[in-house]
Amino acid sequence: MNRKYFLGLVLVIQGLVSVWGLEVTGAAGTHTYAYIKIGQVNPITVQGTVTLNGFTGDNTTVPIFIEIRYVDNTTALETHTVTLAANGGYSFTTLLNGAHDISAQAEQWQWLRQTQKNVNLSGTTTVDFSMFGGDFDGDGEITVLDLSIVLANMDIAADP
Ligand SMILES: [Ca+2]
Repeated sequence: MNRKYFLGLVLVIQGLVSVWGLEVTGAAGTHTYAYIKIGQVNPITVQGTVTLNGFTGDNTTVPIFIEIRYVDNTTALETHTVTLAANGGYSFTTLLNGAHDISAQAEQWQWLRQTQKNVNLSGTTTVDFSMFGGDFDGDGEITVLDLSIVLANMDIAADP
């Protein structure tokens, strides 16, 4: 009676996928063959710009949190914190590919999170965001309640 065994190991280190395997068939100790397969998974570069509408300050001081999710799913597969260039540009790399939703959120809560749906991650992928500000109570929408906060704090200046 022949028995068949397989031992396998898959390593993914910085985009290099390495599959190591040993298959043993027949009597104990008889090696039919052994193999090593090494393949390359190319990282995807995601780049674009984040526009913080109404913001006239220094973009480089506003960290942006990026989430990559399965389409129509709110669970993050990957998160990246990116620093914007002065013109709002950003980039990062990922090993994920194919259709995903990509969400961006400014560190400051007054800008509403924006999600680009069904983005095809392939090669160099451009994803732009244009965020609207004014959610001063942080509830995820801009309403008259946010305006009431602004009115209550009218004519107050920052301390030096
Ligand atoms: Ca609000």
